This record gives sequence, C-alpha cells and structure tokens, in this order.
Amino acid sequence: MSPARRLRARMAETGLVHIMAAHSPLSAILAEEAGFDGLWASGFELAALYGLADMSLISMTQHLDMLRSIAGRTTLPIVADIDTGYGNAINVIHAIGEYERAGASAVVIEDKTFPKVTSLVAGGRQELLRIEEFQGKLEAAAATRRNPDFLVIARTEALIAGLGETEALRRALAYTKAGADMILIHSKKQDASEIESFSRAWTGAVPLVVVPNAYPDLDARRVRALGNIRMMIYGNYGIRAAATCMQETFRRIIADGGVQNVHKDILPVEEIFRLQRTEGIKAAEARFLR
Ligand code: SPV
Ligand code: MG
Repeated sequence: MSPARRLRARMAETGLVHIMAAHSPLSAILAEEAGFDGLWASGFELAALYGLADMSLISMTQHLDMLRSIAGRTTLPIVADIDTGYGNAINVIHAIGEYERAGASAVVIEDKTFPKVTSLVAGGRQELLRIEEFQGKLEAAAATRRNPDFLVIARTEALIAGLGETEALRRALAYTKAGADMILIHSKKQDASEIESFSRAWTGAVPLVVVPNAYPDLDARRVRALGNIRMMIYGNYGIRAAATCMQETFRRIIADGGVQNVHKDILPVEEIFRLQRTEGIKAAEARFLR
C-alpha cells in the first residue's frame, strides 16, 4: 500500500490524523517514534532551519532535497507544504511531478501571491490570488498527480488576510469545485473562534485541515466535536521545540563555563547512536568488511 493510500486509510479509520512538522530526517524519526500518523514538510520550519524568514526565500530544490532525505529515513506519509506552488499553474504542474517523485503523499497549496509572506507574523502583507487563477492551479495539480490517492489540499488564507468568513467559505467552495481533496483553513487569531465558526458553517463536500499553532487550545477533543476536520497539522512545533532546547543548553554552557552541568540533562550520545541506526551498520561491518 502506498503511503498516500495509508494516509487516506488512517483518516477513514480514526476520523482524525495527527501530522507533525519535520524539518530534518532526525525530527522525522523522532515524530515517527512518538506515534504521529504523518509528517508535515513545513516551509516555515525549513526556512527557520536555514535562519531565514518564511517568505518564499527557500527554493523548491532545497525543500525537495530535504523532503527526499526525510522520505529516506521514515515510513510515514509526508504532507508537503508547497506554499504558493512556486508560481502559476505551469509551475504547479512541474512541482507536483517533483514532489510526488520525491515521496510526498499530499501537497498543501495556498491561495496567496508569490512571493508569499508567512501567515502568523504581525502586520504581514497578505495578498490573495484571484479565485479563478487559484482554481486553475488546483486543477493543474489534480490533473498532474500519478497516484489517485495523492491528496491535493487547498489552503485558503482569507481569514489570515482579514477578508472574513464569507470570503473564506466562498473560496473554499470554489476550490472544492476545482478538485481539492481537502480544505486547509488557517487563522492568526489567538483563540479558535474563527476556525470553529468556519467549521460549523462549512457545507462543502470535502473535509477540513487545521494548523492549531496561533490557537493552541484547539485540541483533538474540540476538533473531533466539530465533526468535519480530519487532519491536525502541528506546524512550527518541531523547530520551536528544537530551538527551545538548544537556546537553553547553549546559554547554560556559557554561563557554567563548560558542559559539566548540561551533560546529564540532554540525550546521551548513545541515544543519538540509536537514532542513527548505528547497530545496523555495526552488524553490516561484521558481515561484509573483510
Ligand atoms: C508551516 O508550518 O510552514 C505552515 C504553518 O505553513 S504556518 O506557519 O502557521 O503558516
Ligand atoms: Mg508554510
């Protein structure tokens, strides 16, 4: 069964899948071990890993290289964040071919203009495409995929752009008509009221996806109660968790004048050896090196 088929099957079976942001193969391995259903090849996380803003500065090649490395180290389905699709519908055709070959099971394409501005930043310039133009991009994506289980998820940024629920619903319905398999609805409000209201008003035929990072109180119990959300994406928690630990540890090393205190508080190197699958390499050495 392809990872894309597994992702669809898991959604059907559990009613809600939990997709963890991964910015590296190591973070993907940790997410798989923790029990997530899939991975989010997040644009924000990869940009942050490079020390850059999430504003279309990372190239498709950089994102694909990381996605391939992630796909090589885990068995989880990967939902690729392809931002605006790198241009118009022609760029989307090229991108879908590349992402499917690289091992993605789904893409999320957002209805912003290229270059985009990250969604949650205060005062960010948020410009949306004409609906017809974005429909063309979605149709191009759906027509290009080879595996019919590969998911094309349309993300509307209408709430992020301050255009209100009516416009968000209008766009989401138009994107469903264009062939989107799911609709990702995002908000920058610090409570989930916009998302819950949108979900209650949603009459479209496809399920919804949410990214509860500005509104962390929207947990799985509340999501399930809404009834039409099938995917929760934990976007930015991987890089924030990693940065939290590194920031604290690095500061302590400077303050302590050495690693004598932090040494016992972080993972032992043996655990890193395990995550690197070093035992398998040792076994191969014993077997093959003569
Ligand atoms: C990402 O993780 O890249 C996302 C989610 O798109 S957000 O940063 O909240 O827009
Ligand atoms: Mg993103």
